[in-house]
Amino acid sequence: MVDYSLYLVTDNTPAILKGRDLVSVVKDAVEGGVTIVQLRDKTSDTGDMIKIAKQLHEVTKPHNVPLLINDRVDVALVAGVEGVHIGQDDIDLASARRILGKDAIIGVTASSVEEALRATEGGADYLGIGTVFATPTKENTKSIIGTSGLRDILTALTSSSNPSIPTVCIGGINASNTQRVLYQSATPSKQIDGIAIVSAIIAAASPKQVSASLATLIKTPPAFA
Ligand code: TZP
Ligand code: MG
Repeated sequence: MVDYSLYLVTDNTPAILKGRDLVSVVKDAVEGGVTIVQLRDKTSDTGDMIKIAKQLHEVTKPHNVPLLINDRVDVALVAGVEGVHIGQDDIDLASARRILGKDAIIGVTASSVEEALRATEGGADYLGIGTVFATPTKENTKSIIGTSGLRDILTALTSSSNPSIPTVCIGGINASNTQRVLYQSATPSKQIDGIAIVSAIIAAASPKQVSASLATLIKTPPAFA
């Protein structure tokens, strides 16, 4: 069983990475309690991405933390990592599955009930749902869905072909809103399985400490519940 509860998405833009080394930041975060990592790199060329993926894998593997690659099935295959995360405009799910095989973890971004149901029927292993809140990390997102949008998607999934499909949510999530997001999006029969975070971990003074606090927050019932 994959633990999606604290899902780190990397970013190598200077405003977020602040000149630090991505591999050490991810190592810190994994030691703090991140449960799954996605390499999201929109700027490196293919050769560099493969190199970075292999370096990150050396950090994640000893902790049994799966490493996924954003968009690039080819990089995932060559680097020998656990899977990919694909958006609505990337390679289609069936082709990604054909290339990577049944054991690979393939996640799909969904911003609407329709996209979530299509990816679920198509055999996605998990859904990345968002954008929850507006975020400078990804400015031109299709839609800001809020916690009510999350709840609508979770409700629709309960009557899909795979009601237990794991879900993570992304966009503007940090230590101060994590519990609220989990609590407000929950439906009587389905809850969000994990939160996906970029800047609140990567840009943190101590990625390890923030990851440890987030891991605790996720496990703790909120005081306002
Ligand atoms: N997809 C939707 S929002 C987002 C991605 C990759 C970025 C989330 O970044 P942050 O810094 O956690 O708000
Ligand atoms: Mg993409």
